[in-house]
Amino acid sequence: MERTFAIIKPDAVERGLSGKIITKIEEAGFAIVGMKKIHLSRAQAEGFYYVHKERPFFNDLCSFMSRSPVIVLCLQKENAIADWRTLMGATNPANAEPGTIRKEFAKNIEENSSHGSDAPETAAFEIPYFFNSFELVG
Ligand code: YYY
Ligand code: MG
Repeated sequence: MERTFAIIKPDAVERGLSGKIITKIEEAGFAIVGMKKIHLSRAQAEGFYYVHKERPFFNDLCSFMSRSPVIVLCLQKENAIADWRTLMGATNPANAEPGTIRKEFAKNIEENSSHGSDAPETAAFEIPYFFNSFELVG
């Protein structure tokens, strides 16, 4: 069993899409082992996305991620990291496959409704950035 880290981003929470996205997660066979709603500070968003700090989109991305609440999740299944990336779809919704979260819900490449860890090392940083061991069950 593998664990990955997911975020339902501000654009999706604002539009009342959390339930639809959580349904997709459960129907795809993920176990939700951690979930909570939080409002990231700007500094917390910057810390989470520090790998992108030199990128031109970094400031706008951190403003977006801290403008309103998000839902953070720890998801578990076999091949969870790759399978969650597949269910999310491409970063740019214009390139996302039909049926993916980003194709169905994302507004644009920045406000793209969801986040997923891209590798085991990334998940190993991202999960404990948001959850302590008591908050992960199952
Ligand atoms: O992992 P993923 O979210 O699919 O994309 P990343 O390349 O890690 O970029 C993180 C985040 O940054 C992306 O979800 C939206 C935003 N972003 C952007 O606003 N403009 C870009 N050209 C690339 C990424
Ligand atoms: Mg990424």
